[in-house]
Amino acid sequence: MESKESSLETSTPNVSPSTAASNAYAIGLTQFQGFWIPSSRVPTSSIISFQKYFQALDDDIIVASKPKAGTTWLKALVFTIVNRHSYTLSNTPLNSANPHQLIPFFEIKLYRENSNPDFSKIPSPRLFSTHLPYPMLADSIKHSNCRIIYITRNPFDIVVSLWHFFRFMDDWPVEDCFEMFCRGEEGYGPFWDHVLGYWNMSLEKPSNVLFLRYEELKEDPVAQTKRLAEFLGFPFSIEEEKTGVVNQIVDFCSFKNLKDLEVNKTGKMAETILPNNKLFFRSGKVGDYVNYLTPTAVERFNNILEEKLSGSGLTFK
Ligand code: PAP
Repeated sequence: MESKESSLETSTPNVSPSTAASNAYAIGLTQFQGFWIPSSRVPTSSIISFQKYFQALDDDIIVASKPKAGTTWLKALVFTIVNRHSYTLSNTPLNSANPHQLIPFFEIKLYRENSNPDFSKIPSPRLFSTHLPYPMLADSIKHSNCRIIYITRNPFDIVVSLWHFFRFMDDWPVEDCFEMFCRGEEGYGPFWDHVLGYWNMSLEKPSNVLFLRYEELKEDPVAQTKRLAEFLGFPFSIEEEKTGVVNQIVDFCSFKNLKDLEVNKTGKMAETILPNNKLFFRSGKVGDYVNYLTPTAVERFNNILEEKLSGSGLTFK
């Protein structure tokens, strides 16, 4: 896998976490437009170019998330749903490319490589992704009719997933990672501001912003995949439902199947020796955080979250 396509890579500090415990600047984060941006990997100039030049089309589809919320999974589902009449599951490009390569990030890939990329030859609907918070999206997206699917996840599982990634580079106490998260100092954080931006837009413009949760996808992937397909404007026909197409897509995009694909077993994120499946497909479970965070830590973050989300109607179990 190419380096610039990796969302994880962009969260990777240019200083090892252990040498920079609890210091956002030291691990390569920069405050920009009200959020912490991993600027060592996502230059703010690429965000500015995206905001300035990107021209959204009404049928664009944008996958949005914070790192570790389920982006890779959602990209696989979106790609498969939208392209199911062009590719069978045996010849889908997902068999030879990581989902991040098929749905590229604006800020990490496209505008980092070119300040004004030419998208005129990309067939509709164009599929893009971003880890940027809603307020930082290009105005043309906000003023168009395009669709945004936002995925979020229990923040404790996000912290643990993030910490595991950093551990691949260097050992780092989970407590330090957690402390920074509590202060909102993580790539694209604060968590609460990121999630609230998309939550509020999903209430304001429900036909343009779909708010998904990792846990809901885990609990009932078939129902959520149908919901996703409808939102995207690619609903499953009765015939497709009868013939098991939805289940086949769900199975293909499952944790086990994607993790075991040769491309993810052997494909590597550049600048690392780690295969994609170690970085993007770790355990894929809900509630793994109980093995890493103390009940006291959980309660503390819950109190912070309750205050930050108060009045929004948004809650996390
Ligand atoms: P990214 O930001 O680096 O792209 P992202 O894909 O958002 O990461 O999240 C990775 C998490 O999703 C990992 O969680 P874990 O560390 O708790 O295990 C990964 O295992 C999980 N994941 C990836 N693909 C799937 C899938 N198909 N089903 C369920 N979970 C998945």
